[in-house]
Amino acid sequence: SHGAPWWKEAVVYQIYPRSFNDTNGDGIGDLNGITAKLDYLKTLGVDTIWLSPHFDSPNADNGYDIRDYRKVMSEFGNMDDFDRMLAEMKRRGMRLIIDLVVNHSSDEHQWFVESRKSKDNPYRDYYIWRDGKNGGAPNNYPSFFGGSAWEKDEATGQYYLHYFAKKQPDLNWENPKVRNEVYDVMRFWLDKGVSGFRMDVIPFISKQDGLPDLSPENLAHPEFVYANGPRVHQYLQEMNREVLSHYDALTVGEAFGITFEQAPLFTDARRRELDMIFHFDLVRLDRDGWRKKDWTLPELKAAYAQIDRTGGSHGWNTSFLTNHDNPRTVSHFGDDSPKWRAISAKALATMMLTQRATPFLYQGDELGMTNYPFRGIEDYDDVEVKGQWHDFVESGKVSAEEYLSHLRQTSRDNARTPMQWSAAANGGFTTGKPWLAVNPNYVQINAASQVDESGSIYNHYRRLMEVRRQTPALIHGEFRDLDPTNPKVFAYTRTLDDKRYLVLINFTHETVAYDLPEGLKIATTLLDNGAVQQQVLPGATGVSLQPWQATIYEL
Ligand code: ISL
Ligand code: CA
Repeated sequence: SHGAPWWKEAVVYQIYPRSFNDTNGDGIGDLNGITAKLDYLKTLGVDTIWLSPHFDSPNADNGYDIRDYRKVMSEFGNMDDFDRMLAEMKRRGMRLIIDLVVNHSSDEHQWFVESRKSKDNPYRDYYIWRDGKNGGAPNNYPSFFGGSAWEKDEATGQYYLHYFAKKQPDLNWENPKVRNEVYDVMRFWLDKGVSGFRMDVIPFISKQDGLPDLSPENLAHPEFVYANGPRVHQYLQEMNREVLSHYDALTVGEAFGITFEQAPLFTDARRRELDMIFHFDLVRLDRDGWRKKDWTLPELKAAYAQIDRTGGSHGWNTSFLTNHDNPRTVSHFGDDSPKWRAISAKALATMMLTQRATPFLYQGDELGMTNYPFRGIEDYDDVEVKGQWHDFVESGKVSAEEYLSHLRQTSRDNARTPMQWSAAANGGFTTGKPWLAVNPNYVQINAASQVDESGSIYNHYRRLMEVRRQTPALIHGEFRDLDPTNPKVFAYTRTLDDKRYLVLINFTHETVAYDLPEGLKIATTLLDNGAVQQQVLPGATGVSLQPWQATIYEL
């Protein structure tokens, strides 16, 4: 419709395969487990799936460390399972996008195994090797997972660069051979029938000329330097020319380190780079690294408005409230206490599915899954946590108690606990021992109890997607925040041609009287999240909003 590319009208669902559905009892989700749940996803109403890495990997970072880009991770199955999964998606009219992790590979990738052997190995320049300086690393770059971003390698005495774990050496994109290898990998999967890529930390691929030290200010947030290499746009335009322009694919870049001002450089369609990016400003609104800070509704609204502006008339955006790197949506922006969990989860779903952007849902959010009740450090699995524990707690900089109190709310593991399918043991995720503990609240919060219950969170998501599909203004319409400084209510309109919709969301536990700005009148209610006690009458110019009420009106 409207001649728009399919990916503007898509609703994407992210699967973290390790935690989705285990079919062989080894405690690890697998591709057959995804295939078995496609009807569940189809009924929910998503049409595109983003699969977190499914490639052969030693799992130093749960698949974000790839050993072989053309092979399926053995724990997840094999290529036949992949082909069957993809065919079953297509049969249901669904598309698949996969995770392209090419800023770095695994240190067990054949390229790196060769590269580290000697300075004159033909693969040496596939990675970034430097001599040490003054008996230490070549520069002061920190790794996101703790310590230096440089690791000294015994075979040659040189250091290699790794922005993430030392088992994730950064590829050298300056080398045209590396770029061509990546393009070949992309063609391999596109030719199989995948419909695009989510690109992991893609702004980091071009490194600073001469690799100078970071300034003291930049040391705390190295992503803003790592994301600003001199040739990132040249590489992305080349990738587009060489590969993407030959396919009808969706590309979404994980824009870690990219500011609002820079965003259009990646997403302005006239530049032929990416279709959209994930901004960090909203999901990291209340964060400083592992530290949790307070947030206010006007700040959240400002982030939405700024994201919308970066789309401009030549770009497009994503709408998402979590992923496998962030806490659970309802625990983060809503209220996960028993009284408010369902209604606030539905309010947030309403917000996220009525933006001028492609929505990306994360597995389990459609059930209102919550953060995990972590106790000690031994409850965590994440490689990032291990590095931070070493750098902050073991070093004596921060007490274990202080670190853990923040981590409970900010840990990536919150989103990685297994899907809660039913009230059966382990939430029906596995018949074996789950690789990461299932949230004990699976007894109350699970798919089986929600799919057939019309008032459930799951069914609210389903209705929202239905309404979105039938209402072009909710996809393409202009976005206007009516009341950016209101600390309790998010009120915005979506307008396309002569159609105008109003979304009102009450972010508090109180009833709030909300008067519409001069001249606006409600015509009908399109959808609400179940909080209303009385329908508003046509012609109303104000609404008494119930706690966590979220309603879409036609004006
Ligand atoms: O913010 C972060 C760093 O402190 C992390 O949550 C995360 O590493 C960052 O957002 C980049 O994420 C992506 O690349 C990582 C991988 O661990 C993440 O899972 C992935 O989404 C390295 O591949
Ligand atoms: Ca399994």
